[in-house]
Amino acid sequence: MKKSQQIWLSLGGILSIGILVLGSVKIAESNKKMVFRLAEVHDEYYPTSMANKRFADLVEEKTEGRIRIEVYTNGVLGEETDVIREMQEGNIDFGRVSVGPLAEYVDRLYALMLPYLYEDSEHMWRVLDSALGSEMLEALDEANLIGLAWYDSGARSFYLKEKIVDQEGFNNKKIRVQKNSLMYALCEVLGAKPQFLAESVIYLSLLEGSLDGAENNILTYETYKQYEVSRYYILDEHTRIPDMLVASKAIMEKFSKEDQEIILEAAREAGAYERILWNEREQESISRLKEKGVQFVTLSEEVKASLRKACESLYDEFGSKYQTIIDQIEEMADAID
Ligand code: BDP
Repeated sequence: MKKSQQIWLSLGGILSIGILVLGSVKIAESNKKMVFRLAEVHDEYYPTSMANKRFADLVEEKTEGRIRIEVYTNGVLGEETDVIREMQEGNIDFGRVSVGPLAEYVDRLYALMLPYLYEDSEHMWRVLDSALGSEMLEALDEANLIGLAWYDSGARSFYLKEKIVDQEGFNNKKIRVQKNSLMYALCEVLGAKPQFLAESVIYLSLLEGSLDGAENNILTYETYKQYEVSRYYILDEHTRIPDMLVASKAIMEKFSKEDQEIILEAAREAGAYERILWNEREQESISRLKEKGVQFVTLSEEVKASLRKACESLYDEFGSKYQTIIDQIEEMADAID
């Protein structure tokens, strides 16, 4: 073999090794890009977390492993408000968040969480399953987010270290609320002193006494063991604030139409699964809490009516722009199943 031939051969070898190396870097990169993160504040056994896992599994299965979603529980990716912002920026891909903090970015969502709006869970689900519910998911677009599916989050009630039986009982009580101005105003109209605090610090604040109470559904109350430091769960059911599975719009737009459809379908299936889990868990949780000595306080019809009355002004303050939506929701109360 001539020297020049030898040189060309070795050059060719170097080139093909180079192409191979480059090629594998590209594949590795594209594989890496197909792993996405989903943020969740609750622990892995909470119904929303289990549904997130179902969502991730379904997406992986339906895309034959092309799209993998890793679920990060226990708030390791941040508090909900931070997660919402990170999704807007495209830094976090998916998140399960409450409509409460979301409404601060998409204010028509206030119309879904007004106090004493729904007669019961069926009423709320009739709304969320209707065309109005889909419009509300789509409304997230204005905040650079995509609403994928609704999750149940039950009814929210107050719980306190001391027993209260009427509106006077709320006077000057320091109550934790989620980052949402409607919830803040709600506590104020009842005479309480609302505090914006992250879920994760409620236990300690109740223990230390810098808080007198908080408000949430039964499962959150139990999961975070807040019943140990606030023994009275007042069954006032002042609101129902659904949870939502959300995607970053910037990320969703990078998927093909087919993959977007797969993601939406998987989210809907996960939502249906969560709803079943929620119902089962709520009942189990109430029995366990009763065994642990939690006192469930039922309010008289008179007191309930006075609380409702006190909250009426919130409809003007937070709902006046969306009166037609509120009317639609109220009309759905009487629908026959
Ligand atoms: C729970 C919601 C969770 C909220 C929490 C809260 O599932 O998303 O962060 O309430 O009040 O019910 O902060």
